[in-house]
Parts: sequence; structure tokens; C-alpha cells
Amino acid sequence: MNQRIEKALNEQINKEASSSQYYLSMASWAETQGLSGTAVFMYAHSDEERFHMLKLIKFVNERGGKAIVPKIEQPPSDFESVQRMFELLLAHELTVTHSINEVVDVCLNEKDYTTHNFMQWYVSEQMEEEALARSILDKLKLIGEQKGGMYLFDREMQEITAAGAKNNDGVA
Ligand code: OFO
Repeated sequence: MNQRIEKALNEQINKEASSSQYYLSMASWAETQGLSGTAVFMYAHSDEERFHMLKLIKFVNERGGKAIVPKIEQPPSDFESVQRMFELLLAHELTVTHSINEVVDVCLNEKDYTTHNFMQWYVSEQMEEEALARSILDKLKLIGEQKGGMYLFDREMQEITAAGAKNNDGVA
């Protein structure tokens, strides 16, 4: 495997692992706030990011490279409010989208069209994740401080997660 591609993919493995850890911390925080639906959503999101990392690890190894399992920094453990948590999530997704675009750029520069093709899955995944985060934030802005609204929001987060799992046949 081309060394620049291998390095870029290993950096992406690191980012996916960090995303998984970050969302796991958000899940745990939501659970301690009594927001069980939001916690279910974030636990599933953390699992999804782990799946993204695994997909990259397998690709690198199958293509003759060497995937490196990264050391992960401890993420923040307090998030002020649900809205703040989703603002941070969206900001994080935007940095991941940026780094995926950089990997795609390296693929084009190195004329590695196989990896370029593989990365297209991540490009569409990021579009979906950003759109979902924005729609959740829109809901939260509408709800504002209303307690009843937050109760319904939390239930809806559980439903979104269940519907997503069904569409994926339970596979992240
Ligand atoms: Fe890995 O999809 Fe978001 O970060």
C-alpha cells in the first residue's frame, strides 16, 4: 500500500476511534441526567463510529498495509445541556468531514482510485450524520427550556435509534 495513503488512513482510524470514545462519554453523561432515550441514541452512535474504525482497519490490512490501533485521549465528561452536547457533536462531525475530504484528496493526488472509491462510503455517511445532527439541533432550539418538550424529545431519540437499527438489520 502507498505510504501516504496508509498514513492518511491510519490518521482516520484514530479519528473514528476518538469519535467513538467521545460519543460514549456523551452517552454516559446523558444516562446520568435521566435522559435514557438520548443515552441509547449516543451509545448506538458510539458503536457506529467503532464500526467505521473497524472497516478502515480491515481495509488497510487487506490492501497490504498495516493498521495501527491508536491510543485515545480521555474525552470531556460534562456537557452542560443536551443542546450544548449536540452542538459539540455537530462541530466534531464537521472536523471529521474535513479529515475525510483530506483523505480523498490524498487518494486523488496518489491516483489510488480503489481507496478513493472505498472512501466514498465515508463521504455519504458524513453527509447523513451532519444532516441528522442539524435536525436534532433544530428540534432542541424549538423546545428551549420546556420540560415536557424535553421528555418527548428523549422518547423520540429512542425511537430514532430503534428505527435506525431496524433499517440496518441490527448491524451498525
Ligand atoms: Fe465516522 O462518522 Fe461521524 O464521525
